[in-house]
Amino acid sequence: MSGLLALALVSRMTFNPAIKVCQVGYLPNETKIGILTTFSSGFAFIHVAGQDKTVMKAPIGNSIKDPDTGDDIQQIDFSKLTQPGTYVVSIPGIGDSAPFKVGNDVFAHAFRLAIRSYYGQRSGIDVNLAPDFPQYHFKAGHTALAQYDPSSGKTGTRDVTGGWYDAGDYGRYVVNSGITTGTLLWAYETNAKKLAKVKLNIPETGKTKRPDFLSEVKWNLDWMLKMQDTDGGAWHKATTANFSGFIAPDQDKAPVLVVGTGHGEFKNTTATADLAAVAAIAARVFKPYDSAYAAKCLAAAKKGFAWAQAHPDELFTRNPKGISTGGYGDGDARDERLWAAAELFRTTGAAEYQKAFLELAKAWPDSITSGNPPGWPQVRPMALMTFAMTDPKIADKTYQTKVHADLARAAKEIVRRIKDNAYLMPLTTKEYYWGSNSVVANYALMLQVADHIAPRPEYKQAALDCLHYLFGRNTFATSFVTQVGTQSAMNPHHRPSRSLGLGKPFPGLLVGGPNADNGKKPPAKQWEDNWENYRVNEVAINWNAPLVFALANELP
Ligand code: 9MR
Repeated sequence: MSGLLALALVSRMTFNPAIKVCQVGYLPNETKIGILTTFSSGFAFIHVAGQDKTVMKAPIGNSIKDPDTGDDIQQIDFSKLTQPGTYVVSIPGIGDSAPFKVGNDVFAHAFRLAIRSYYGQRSGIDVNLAPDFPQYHFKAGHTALAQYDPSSGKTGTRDVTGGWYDAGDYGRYVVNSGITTGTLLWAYETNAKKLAKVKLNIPETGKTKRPDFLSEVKWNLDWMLKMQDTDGGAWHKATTANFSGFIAPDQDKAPVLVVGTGHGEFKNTTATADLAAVAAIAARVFKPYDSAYAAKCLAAAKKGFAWAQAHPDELFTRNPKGISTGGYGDGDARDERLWAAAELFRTTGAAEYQKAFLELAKAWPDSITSGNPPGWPQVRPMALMTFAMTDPKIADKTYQTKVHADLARAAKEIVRRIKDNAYLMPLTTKEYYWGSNSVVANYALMLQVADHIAPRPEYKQAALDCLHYLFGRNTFATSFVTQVGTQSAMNPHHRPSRSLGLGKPFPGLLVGGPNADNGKKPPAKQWEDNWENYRVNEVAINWNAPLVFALANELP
């Protein structure tokens, strides 16, 4: 046995998953909790990783039942550990936790991997994740002109190359691109000073003055704009007729089709309004770097919104004949129109958009609530949060005050849920559905937006607790983000990873997580690290986006 292998085995043996910690780390001044699922009493000892040196003693708390996992847990509070370093929680007779860091920049590496994962999802261009991950590469896929599917209302071909692959499949869907790209642009906008200088080693690096983060986003934005017809409407998706096998992108030779609703206007309201919302954000965010591009985005946004208002109920609810790729069907386009109106108002300050926003908002008795996080079928929280972040000098004072109050109430309720949950995470029992990990990340986003508007330390702590759950402080003692943490999801449902077959998957991808739609209990246990189980272990661009947002907010 080689020395290295022996060392790897020893460190593996000494990591006992009964002690769950955030495998990325903790900020120096935050509340630091570890979770024990094998009963013990007395004290845990914090050691410097790799040494037997005890730096502090932490009491092991009382046993609590966690109904959503069925686990009996004990919390270990080591908040007093503030000195930067790498540590383990060690309990006599039980063993050590996975190592974790304490420091101001503990999230920087995870942030890089999470945003750079979008480069690894690029369609239509050669991808190579060097210098840090040179083994991860593939040749440009889906480079040919697409064919108009009969459901698009047109014949012939169209250039819809580019953009990001949605998930573990090679489809590209405007609706899901919408919330993804919008969330990433918000991440930039709320952290511009920090993100402007971040280098991502992508093809654009060093070739433009535009920050790398925005170059990555532009790759998908350009694709979204290609999905917009001259009348302003957008088609639903660009996919092959069926999902491909587990092959590399360039091996998928089936024709890409421009797919529409197959009826009425063929373009649809949800896709169009989402595109309009995103293009409106882009018009603000790109302006300092590229005013011509910002103007192009604004024109697309205005045209898209006008189309959506003129065609409020052109709905894509199910796949047209002959198509079996992802649906992203939605029978209600009011929230997408609300979002587009809100972003256009925030960007332009023009009264007509605020009027449309306030008019559309009347459809719901409530505004932001603690039980309604953003998601691809439900972008009303995006609309309301962007209105909350709109310059108070231009926004309707009465409604903005109400939204601020509702957001604060929602944030306090989310904080309360996290404090009451044994694993310090925000999900209610009902929220273990497809992509539940992204729901956790979206709660972090809500807390951080609330914190931007009216800062409170408990919002920030609660958002950090969401990240700690995703990075291993969970019943599986596993980080749900690939290649982040000592023990992370290894087998995502992800075609590029499977086709390369390196053993380890592409880095920085958040897997879907527990999904109790199978009707089994306990809900929080319904996850497995199995690439065939796409219901729990796929990755998706809309799931990574709130993770990027949350991490961006925690960078020093
Ligand atoms: O994220 C989507 C989830 O909300 C739906 O319940 C599920 C079934 O329709 O589809 C998920 O989206 C998938 C998409 O349809 C195709 N690409 C992979 C996506 C993630 O699993």
